[in-house]
Amino acid sequence: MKALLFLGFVAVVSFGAPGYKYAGEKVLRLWPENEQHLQFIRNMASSVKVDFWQPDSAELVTTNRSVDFRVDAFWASYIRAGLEKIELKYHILVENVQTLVEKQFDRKKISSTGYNYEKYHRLKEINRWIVKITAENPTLISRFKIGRSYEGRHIYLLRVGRRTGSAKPTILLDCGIHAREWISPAFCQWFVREATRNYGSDSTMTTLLDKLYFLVVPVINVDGYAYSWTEDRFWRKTRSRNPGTHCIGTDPNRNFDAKWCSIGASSNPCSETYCGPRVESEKEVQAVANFIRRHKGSIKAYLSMHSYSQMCLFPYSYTYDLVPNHAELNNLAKGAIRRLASLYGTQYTYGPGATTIYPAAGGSHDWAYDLGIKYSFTFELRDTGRYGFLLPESQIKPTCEETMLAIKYVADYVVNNLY
Ligand code: 9B3
Ligand code: ZN
Ligand code: ZN
Repeated sequence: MKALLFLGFVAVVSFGAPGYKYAGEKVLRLWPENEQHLQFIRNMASSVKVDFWQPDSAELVTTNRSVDFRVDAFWASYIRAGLEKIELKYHILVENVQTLVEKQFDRKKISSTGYNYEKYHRLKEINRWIVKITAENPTLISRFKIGRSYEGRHIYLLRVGRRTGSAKPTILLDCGIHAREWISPAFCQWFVREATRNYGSDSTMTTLLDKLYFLVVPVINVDGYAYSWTEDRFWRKTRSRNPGTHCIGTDPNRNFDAKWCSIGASSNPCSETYCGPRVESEKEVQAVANFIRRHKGSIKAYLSMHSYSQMCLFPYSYTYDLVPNHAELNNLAKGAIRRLASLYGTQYTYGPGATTIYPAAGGSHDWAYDLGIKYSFTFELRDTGRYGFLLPESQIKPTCEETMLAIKYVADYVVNNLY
């Protein structure tokens, strides 16, 4: 009994880590329509502590698309006065960020029935899950370490599929490039569980696991993810130190060797879309890129999971040029999002990254594509901004279920169109 009480105490203390730091903070959505509006947003970004959610940094703001950002109560009222003066349309997406944050850190997770896939998990829990699910499915899952992070944490990869002893076509699925996009690692875990549970019963999944391997990286940006649990729920980048500044981290999705730092990325280490000091400067990016280079002969598709916006994106992001198999990727994306919508009606948009979300260089799907992986996609999962990165745990299940349909659709296409 004493031990239980003690454990309870430890849990409260350690999970209470985010404290009250988001009290009164709001998320605003703006609809900039002209150059004056854009100028206002840029000024605000440079003079006030605002956290851009969508797009992910002030540099990416344009007209014809909304801007979501988080700001404290004091600055929110100040900004709102300014917005009204210049007639920039806005509304409040989240009245009090603290309330939503607390729901996600609320721990009643200790479950006797095993792992709870409908909760968000700390990195330590995910790593324990990685060991456990591998041990429980020795014929279907193998665990690999593909590298270490800046702070020395292991980055794990699960190979899921019936072991044949010889090479099989492979689909790489990665999650958690960006720390605050918590639904992404939750999806990778859901995917592995569904794969093992449905092997032998669901005919599509059985065929897929017989014919190919899925390589699943549940969390790439392990340092950032851990940090988002202990210090800053809205951390996006890695945790590497930048000489000459107190600003920490590089955007791993601007650090790949794909027209690096030429567009939609920043060379300012304080930016959320900092491209880093050089190509593949981040150990986490090196780990994934080296792994993919070593296995590029068998990797037929690359799928990267992010949030939020509900989009299915494909190359290019670094240029408006269309890829050679644009029509094929466009049809595949269209089919995938139609399947996804068939379950709960969730609407996705789709298309090349540059026109569908924003032009940006150094991203992983462009790099993988140029390496020769011609089925290369980024998914931006739920929602469209009602909760943004703070997607409630009650939405993990529907989000993962519908996303499974899209991923299975793409995988099915890939096994039938091997190259
Ligand atoms: C951006 C790029 Cl550069 C890419 N290749 N694929 C996806 C995106 C969108 C994500 C990002 O990194 O900004 C959304 Se969080
Ligand atoms: Zn992301
Ligand atoms: Zn995103």
